[in-house]
Order: sequence, then C-alpha cells, then structure tokens
Amino acid sequence: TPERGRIEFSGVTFGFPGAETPVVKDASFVVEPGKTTAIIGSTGAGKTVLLNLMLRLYDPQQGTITIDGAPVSQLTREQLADAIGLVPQRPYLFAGTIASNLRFGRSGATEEELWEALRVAQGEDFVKAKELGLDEPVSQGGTSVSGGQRQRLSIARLLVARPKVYLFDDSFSALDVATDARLRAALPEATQGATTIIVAQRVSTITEADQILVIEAGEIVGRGTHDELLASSDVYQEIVRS
Ligand code: DGT
Ligand code: MG
Repeated sequence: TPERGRIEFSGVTFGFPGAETPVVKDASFVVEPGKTTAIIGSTGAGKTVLLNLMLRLYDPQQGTITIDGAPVSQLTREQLADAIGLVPQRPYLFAGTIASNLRFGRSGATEEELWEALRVAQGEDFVKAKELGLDEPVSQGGTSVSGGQRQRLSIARLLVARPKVYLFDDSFSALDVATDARLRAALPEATQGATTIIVAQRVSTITEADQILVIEAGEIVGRGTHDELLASSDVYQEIVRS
C-alpha cells in the first residue's frame, strides 16, 4: 500500500566524532512512499552516510529522521529492520550456501521466492551454472564468487527480505548499462511498488526517478526530476556532462 515507507529528514546534521566539519549539513527532504528517490553526488559527498543515518548506524547531532511519522531513534532494532533494508556499497556474504545467504533477511522464504529474487537481480544464470545451484557453498566474505556476483546476491537478498523501504548504495554501477536497465525495469514489480532509494554514479540509472537529490559536501544543493535539475542545477549539469 502506498502509505507505507515515507521517510522525512528535518534539519539533520551529522559529523563523525572528533571531526571538525559535519559530513551531513542541515538536510531536509521527504522520500515519498512508493516512489523512487535517487541520490547523486561526487565521491565523499555524504551519500552513504545519509543511508546509514536512516538505518541508525549513527544518530544525528541535530534534527530528526522519521519513517511513517515515527522517529527512527524510537524504533526497536526489529522494527527498523522490518521497515528498511540496504544493499551496502560493499556487499558481504556469510559462510554457508547461496540459499542461506539469500534467506538471511527472511528465513521462511521458499526456493521459488529465492529463484524469483535471483531472476530480478540478474543473478539467475550464474547460480544455475553452479554445480549445486542454490546449495552451492559460499565462503565467508564470499571469495568464491566475483564482486559482481556478490552484488547481485546482495540485491536478491534484499528482495527476499521485502522491507517497506529499499536502499541501494551504488548497487548498479558495476553492471553494464543493459543489465542495469533490465534490473531496474524489473524492480517495481519485485518490490511491489515499495519506496526505493538509489544512490548512483551513472545518470542513466536515475533519469526516471520521481525525485533526484543532488548532494555536494554534505549539503543538498539540488532536488527535482531529471528535467527540472537539468534546467535548474549547475552541479547536476556538471554531473551529466562528466
Ligand atoms: P562514495 O561512496 O565514494 O561515492 O562517497 P559517499 O558520497 O558515499 O561518501 P560517504 O558518505 O561515505 O562519506 C562522506 C564523508 O564522511 C567523507 O568525507 C568521508 C567521511 N566518512 C565516511 N565514513 C566515515 C567514518 O567511518 N569515519 C570518519 N571519521 N569519516 C567518515
Ligand atoms: Mg558511498
């Protein structure tokens, strides 16, 4: 249902302990439920920190972050995990099998659900090619699978978990443009129209987003659709040209 998964940042400022300048400065924005919000900006701009704040890996020094009206600071770990899930920029795998790694977010998932998630995450072919398929062993850190495969397994894992809000931290940059497009085309159905936040490097990944936030040195310096930002944001124009 479209009323689930609304995130609001109000005047959020965060700096790492001991650092002089904050890495997120007075950020205020709304992520509308059921919509896709993209975050773009240069390396070190604060994109990952923004996502980590939603997951409460750290708490802001100022301001509030709410999910469906509830401050994240008041949610239990379980409530937060239920509401929001992340494909981290550097995905990790646990010692076990491909299946146990995919079921990490929801142990009750059926094999059919695992294959469906793999299909959407563009990971079906390489898992099928493994001798044991879903039961193929995976070592800690996932050294037996390539970086790109690890990323696809991590995306599939989040699809299996079915949170209200999906966070993708640079999850598509390593894919070729065609695979990236196929994956994103399959996402809305797979997430059942859940709120989606995509941190991206490539503009083609985010042109269709409902809202794009342009972040520079911890500040939101532009917001709007691709066309709106092309007309209004120098920083965005620069990113498009680069
Ligand atoms: P990326 O992934 O290279 O495109 O860059 P972003 O936009 O994800 O950057 P982010 O959010 O990882 O880092 C923002 C700033 O915060 C940057 O100056 C590095 C700093 N920073 C990130 N993580 C830590 C940390 O754990 N400790 C400290 N002291 N600083 C950190
Ligand atoms: Mg990052």
